[in-house]
Amino acid sequence: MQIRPFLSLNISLAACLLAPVAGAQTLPKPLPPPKSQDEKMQWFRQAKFGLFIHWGLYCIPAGEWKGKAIPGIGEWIMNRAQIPVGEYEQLAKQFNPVKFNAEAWVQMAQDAGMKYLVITSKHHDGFAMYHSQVSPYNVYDATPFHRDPLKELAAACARHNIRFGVYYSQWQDWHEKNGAGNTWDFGPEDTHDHDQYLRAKAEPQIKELLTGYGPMCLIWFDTPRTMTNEEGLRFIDIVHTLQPATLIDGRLGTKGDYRSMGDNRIPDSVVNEDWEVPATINHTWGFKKDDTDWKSPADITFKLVDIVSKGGNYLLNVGPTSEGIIPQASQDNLRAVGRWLKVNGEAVYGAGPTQFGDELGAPDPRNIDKSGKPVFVQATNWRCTTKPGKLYLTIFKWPGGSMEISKVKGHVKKAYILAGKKSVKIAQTGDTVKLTLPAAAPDPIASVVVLEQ
Ligand code: FHN
Repeated sequence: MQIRPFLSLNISLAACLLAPVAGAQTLPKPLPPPKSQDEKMQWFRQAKFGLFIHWGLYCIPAGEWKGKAIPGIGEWIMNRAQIPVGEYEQLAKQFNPVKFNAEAWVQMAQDAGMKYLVITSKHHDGFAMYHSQVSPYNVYDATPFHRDPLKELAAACARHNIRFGVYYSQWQDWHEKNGAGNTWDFGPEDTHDHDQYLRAKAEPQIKELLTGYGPMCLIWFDTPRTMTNEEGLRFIDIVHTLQPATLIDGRLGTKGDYRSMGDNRIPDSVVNEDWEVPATINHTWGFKKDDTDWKSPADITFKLVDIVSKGGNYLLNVGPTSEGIIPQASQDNLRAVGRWLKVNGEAVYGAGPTQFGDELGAPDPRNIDKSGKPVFVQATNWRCTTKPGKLYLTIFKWPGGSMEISKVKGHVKKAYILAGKKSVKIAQTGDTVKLTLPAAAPDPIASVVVLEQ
């Protein structure tokens, strides 16, 4: 397969001269091979909260094409509006996010209490957001920006001790004749030579990403559709050869290192394996100018603790603008979560799932869904996370002066409110523990009571 030449490059010389030297970023060396799967997963199990970033050419139209609002998620605009490659690729000439500041993005992730960052290196539109030698359809060669934001982010992450990873759409590529997904330019899928696409673009680009960006904490593959197991194994082989410590998500089409849940799909109960849920902070991944329905700090905090109490990780997305700015409301809400985590993070980072389960909710036998199953009704009063010898009860709906917890395994020696370590009176009868609490909630978002055993 020929990688489609990207002819209309019009890089301004001035922009080239003024841009910071992206290649001058210092990056640490990749990590040594882990000794076991447990060792490989260790950072992920500790981290719990990550920043997902969908950033690409789609942030320019931001949900609108030729004056018409295009329904659906922003990064799908090329597909939803069936924009021909020749027209869509013109966006590259407009991409000049001069306000992009890797340091500020990573600082925000850190302020939010996030421990890893995963950014789109190439989404389904086929445009590489890093300086690729494999295809000139990339942010360095095809835009007046003429910088490599991924290199700058990888270096900023290293400075802030935040793990760096990339999203890569390994199967869909609407820019290439043999990639999957673009039937409006390239005809029916069965006329595309997918395997050749993998060999000519996706596999070599994965190799570039694993060699030029320092330690890669994970690669977030997506939408494998009809990929074969053998094709998936080729990617695994590349990753294992170049960076054996790099995790592979659950959307390669072949078993990865952990399970990826559906978008915004938090399971109802504990899942006893490593897993992660990718989620939006509004209703789109890529920036859309008319989507301002931001999840509140309280909602994000609930979802985070809910996910941790079920054994998972929360990968929460932001969609930066074409100027290179993470929308202010997303920043504000994430920083508010970070302030909560500064005080209560012990209940989250490295914590295991609940030892109860009833607090999560229950199926409602009077409400049956289409498949004949009772609909699960989530309870939202409190969640439990665990560490050896400790139960963390994160209480979202403060019960007033007292609270009773039943089915407690073992003896509780003492209890206290995590913020300020203020002691809480306990009375245990069998497996029931009664807590005497202050009348008013200590924290308007949620308060953590620790039971020590
Ligand atoms: O099609 C993509 C979508 O654009 C987005 O990247 C999400 C993130 O999980 N993944 C796919 C849909 O599941």
